[in-house]
Amino acid sequence: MSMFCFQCQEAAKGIGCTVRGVCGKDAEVSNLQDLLIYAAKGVANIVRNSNLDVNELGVVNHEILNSLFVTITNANFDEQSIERQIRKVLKLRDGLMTNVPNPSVLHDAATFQVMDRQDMINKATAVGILSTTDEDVRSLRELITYGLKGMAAYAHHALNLGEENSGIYSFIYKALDATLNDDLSIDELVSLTLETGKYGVDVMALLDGAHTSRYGNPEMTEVNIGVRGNPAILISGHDLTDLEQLLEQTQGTGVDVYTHSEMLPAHYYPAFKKYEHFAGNYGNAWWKQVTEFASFNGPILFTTNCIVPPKDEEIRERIFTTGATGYPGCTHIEADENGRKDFSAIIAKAKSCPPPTEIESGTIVGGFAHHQVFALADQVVEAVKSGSIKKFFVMAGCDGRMQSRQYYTDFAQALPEDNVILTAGCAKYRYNKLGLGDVGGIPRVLDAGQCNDSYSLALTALKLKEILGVEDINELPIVYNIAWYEQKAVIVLLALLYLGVKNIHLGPTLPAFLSPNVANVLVENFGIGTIGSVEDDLELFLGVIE
Ligand code: SF4
Ligand code: SF3
Repeated sequence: MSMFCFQCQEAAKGIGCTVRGVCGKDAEVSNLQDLLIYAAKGVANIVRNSNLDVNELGVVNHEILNSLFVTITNANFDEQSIERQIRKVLKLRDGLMTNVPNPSVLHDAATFQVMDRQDMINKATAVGILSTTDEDVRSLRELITYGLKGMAAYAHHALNLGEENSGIYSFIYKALDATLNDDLSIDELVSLTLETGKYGVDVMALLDGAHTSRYGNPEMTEVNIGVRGNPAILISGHDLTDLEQLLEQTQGTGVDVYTHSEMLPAHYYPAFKKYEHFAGNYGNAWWKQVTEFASFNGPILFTTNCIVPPKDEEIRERIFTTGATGYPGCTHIEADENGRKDFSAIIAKAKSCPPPTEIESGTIVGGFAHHQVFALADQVVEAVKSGSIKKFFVMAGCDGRMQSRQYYTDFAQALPEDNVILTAGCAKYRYNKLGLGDVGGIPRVLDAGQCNDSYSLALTALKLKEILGVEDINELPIVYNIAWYEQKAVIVLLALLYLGVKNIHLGPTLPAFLSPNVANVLVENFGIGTIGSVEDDLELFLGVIE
């Protein structure tokens, strides 16, 4: 076995990738990512053992976020950039040593040294996921670590907008350090898992506040999915500050900007509507980029996951990465010390490319984050009370390329017309173009935004609880039928569990990193289940359909 990774829904055979990732990650990258996580845990071990004040750790905090983010599925395939990040973290880690009163108590993660790449790979193999031999401990450690990766990604976006929360940093150090501790019991690890969910809620709230205070509250918006005749740049991922800078720099250049996949919800923010050249959304969820980038014709900027390894050299030359993302052979754009990025190379590239080829036309509607939904609250509650809306189906999360995800399209299509879908994340592309109509003026697919905007869906549930006067969030007419793929969905799931949501259905398969016993804990305490056939699930959620 040359690597082991089971962090995403596509883990080979539902067990784990051992030779090369289904995502395209090779063994070298996978091992280096394992070592980067181990080094981050070493930093946490020092911070915790020396009682360091996180408020004084500035750059260390930021690089821990960055390190966790870099290892998210489909974010960074560039072994050199991961090696550089390992060296950066080890330097910061060693710099903290002067604060350690008694270095002999530290874990190996806090003290190991590596000289060259081979050393790194050797070390990674010794400390990777399978080095924890008890499968339940391993399962909980990884569940917590993956939750932290999602948390770090969201915290990083908030940081780019100038927002930080020291409680989140403290928790990340506490939890990373705990995954090194062989003395913790299963019960202690389970409670740490739930605590991870608490900070999941906090980080999504932080990011929501950062987004809405800078860009305004998302509002109901029609987004064009066709094309104009100008050369253009496609921007993908989740980082709105990158989009803002790109829109600023492309203004007046004759180059249009289109969103792809998780960047679609940017159109819902008032602040971006002023840009005439912000032309629309091109294409669908991340995994369709293989064909959609070919027909887009112009350059593509990745601000975060999900990258599909570009096989075609012509397309690789059109792909630019920034932030935590990276791909060998693609140009990476770094921020300066003030967070400014120079996108002139992308703009120049766009000018030399033909305009996008149209693959769709018309519009789609979104923008139903908490502020917009609260504005419609009277209408929504009236529809629930009169029975014209029977149930809400939270179908948030990720999309992916597995054939089994056709379930979500079929499910949305088969859902009787008096039911409404609440969505967020790239899962929406499975049903946001089906023309499912509306119930009394309320669209049947209410898109809150990116996966982090699942926070809005939780706020919507809490608001309904308040207005309908029910005691328990689980008494609401809301069904959770969530699709997951990568680690941001893990933190969203843990956040929902922390908020007390029960009976979540998670598909298309349960995570490979859940051991049978850990899966049982989730089933027994939270009623977590997976999906069945569309017919069986509709009957389960709604009773027999006539
Ligand atoms: Fe496999 Fe997913 Fe890990 Fe990629 S991220 S190596 S597909 S488990
Ligand atoms: Fe999608 Fe990668 Fe998860 Fe933010 S873009 S949801 S999969």
